[in-house]
Amino acid sequence: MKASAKLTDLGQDVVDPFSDPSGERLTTDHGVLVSDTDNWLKVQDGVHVGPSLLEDQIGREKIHRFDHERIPERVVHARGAGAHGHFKVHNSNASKYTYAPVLTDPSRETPVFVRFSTVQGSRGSADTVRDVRGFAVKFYTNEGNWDIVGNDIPVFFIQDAIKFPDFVHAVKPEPHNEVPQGQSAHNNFWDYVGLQPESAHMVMWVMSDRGIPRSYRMMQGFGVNTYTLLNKEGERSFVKFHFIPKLGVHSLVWDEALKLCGQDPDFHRKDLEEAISTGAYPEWDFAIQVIPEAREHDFDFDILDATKIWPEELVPLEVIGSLVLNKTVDEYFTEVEQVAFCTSHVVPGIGFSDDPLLVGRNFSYFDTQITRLGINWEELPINRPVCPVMNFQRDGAMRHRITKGSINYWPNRKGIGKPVPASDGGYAEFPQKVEGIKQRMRTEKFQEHYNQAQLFYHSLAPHEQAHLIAAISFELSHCDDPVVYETYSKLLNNIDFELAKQVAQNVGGVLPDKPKDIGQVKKSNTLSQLYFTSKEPTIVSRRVAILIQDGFDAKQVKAIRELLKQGQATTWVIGPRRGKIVAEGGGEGLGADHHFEGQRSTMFDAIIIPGGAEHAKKLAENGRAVHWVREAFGHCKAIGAVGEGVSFVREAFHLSEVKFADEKGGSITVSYGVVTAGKDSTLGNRLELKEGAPGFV
Ligand code: HDE
Repeated sequence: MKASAKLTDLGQDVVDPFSDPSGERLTTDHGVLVSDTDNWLKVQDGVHVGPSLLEDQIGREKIHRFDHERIPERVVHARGAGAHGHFKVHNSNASKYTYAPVLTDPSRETPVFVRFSTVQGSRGSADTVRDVRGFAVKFYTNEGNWDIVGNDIPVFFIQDAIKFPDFVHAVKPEPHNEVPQGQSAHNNFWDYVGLQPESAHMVMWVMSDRGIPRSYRMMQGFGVNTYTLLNKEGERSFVKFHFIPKLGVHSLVWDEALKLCGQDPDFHRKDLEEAISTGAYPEWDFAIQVIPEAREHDFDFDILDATKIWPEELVPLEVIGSLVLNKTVDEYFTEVEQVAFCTSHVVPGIGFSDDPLLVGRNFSYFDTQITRLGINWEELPINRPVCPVMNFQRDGAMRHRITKGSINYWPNRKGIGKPVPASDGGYAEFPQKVEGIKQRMRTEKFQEHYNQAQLFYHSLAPHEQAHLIAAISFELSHCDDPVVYETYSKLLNNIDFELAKQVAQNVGGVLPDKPKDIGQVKKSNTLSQLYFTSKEPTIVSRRVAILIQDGFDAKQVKAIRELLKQGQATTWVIGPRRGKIVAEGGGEGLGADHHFEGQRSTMFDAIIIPGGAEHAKKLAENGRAVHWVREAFGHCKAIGAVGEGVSFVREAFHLSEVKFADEKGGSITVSYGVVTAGKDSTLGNRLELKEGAPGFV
């Protein structure tokens, strides 16, 4: 493959030239045409079934292959979804920090593969559980593969990699009964984090709305660990990597997330696929935060401590590029399951720091791939670099590459496989001076655990704080050992008195008697999700359900769909049955995409009820239809109603006393996210369902 391979080349590369997926003729794995794949070879006389014969190599092969289809799932992040795309920098601003072309050459388009994941649950668990989300990006650069193995939360639970097995054991299902699945709501997790105050900051993030994202496309991505950049002058800087979604940062509400776990456990996986297939390509800005080496110790936290952010007020983001996902996978197993990331995989110009979490990760990822995929995992199509690979690493189970020639060592008389000096592109480590006493300890700044937990909590909007309190209360309510919920509710008083008090009241914990002195309350602008949602409201790729019954106003539905299409939202008609629904006055009807029982309001971002007297009456008589709008309202979704649809909505909420709209005058009224438009006006003038319209954010 060419060194400058693009996404399409990569796609072609994964196709095995000998396999013909669209071929019509069935063969065995050794290529022999198969005449019967449904009947095991048996001894029989046409009347009685006789013994099946072991000699049937076609039957045996089919079962053998099936028996070995599973590989070990990832020990964490087992549940995931992935897509292909590309990465581009928009300027060469980063060249003052690094000479890595992937970060400095705007003429390049680097193919990427991204895998999103949850952490706790197994491969078959639900997407919308409360959890951290993995955000792992493989950049297929011309200088080799570079992996950012990040999360949607910028900090981590622990400071030192040696704690990781304990942490993961504590959060995973408990060992005696393997309960619960995909949840941290259990004794062992809260026991561990209660005895482990360095987790407090991360716990705040996971219990906030960040723990239940609306979509993978609407989350931030963070490299979390501190890496380094090296420039041509040989100067080193510390760096953190950020991805910021163009669609803003959005979450589900907890009740919605819980229901989706049952109603559509693949919600996020399907969302990613749907967005890419409909052309709404997920996109993120790519930014770096950089601290020059000389400023390493200028902060009151250690910049190598992964339980701390670098507040943007202190270290601003520099946006230098963007990441776009524009191709769904062709086969889940060979791409999403077999993709394997390593934090240790960086390219020249990018390096590591002494972040003690990162150093352990650099060992762990390569090691785990050996168990999961075998030592030759980097030869798998999805993991292969797009630049030439040449070295004397050889053999091992499932080696694919056939290397010609008699030389498999260095130095050799022919000069094959010569190491390349840094001046010619070889990887160069920064010549770092290291001194100290070999000992097991952490420095003083690593001992402070609450300042940034407070910063985060106090930076949230009141409704976000309320959600966080509800989330911790939910989780601690699932812990039945009083030691666990008492310890944690006590710990919370180190962060905020009201938080601790309310959680303790909810879960029967220990009520703090007085606020702990936490000094001056600090806030950072960029931690609340509102910072991202208010910037550029958009309805692009949002799912809107249009509820209809027989007798609906077909003209209105057509106009509504047209407007929403202009805003690049997707519409789904939901009716009493899938198939034709009769229009008002017997006019031409419309095929409903789903019936009321087939989908739920949780799967949509907004609901619209058009006019039509008969339709509105029938909707009001249908308990499930009423539930649709009530539930959507409860989940703070935008609800639009037109003409007689307004009376249905009013009835559904028993809101006769509320002045919804000037129904005759033709104005639009927005009331708690419900948008109504009167009967007599023309839709085009009044129902401004365009991008940025109120209630459709
Ligand atoms: Fe991971 N982590 N991790 N992790 N992690 C794995 O590697 C590990 C950590 C993250 O989509 C494993 O291939 C250690 C932080 C993601 O394939 C394993 C430590 C962050 C993924 C592993 C951490 C992550 C993994 C399991 C503490 C955010 C999924 C399967 C020192 C920056 C990647 C695998 C994918 C997966 C080890 C902490 C993110 C066992 C030892 C911090 C997104 O190697």
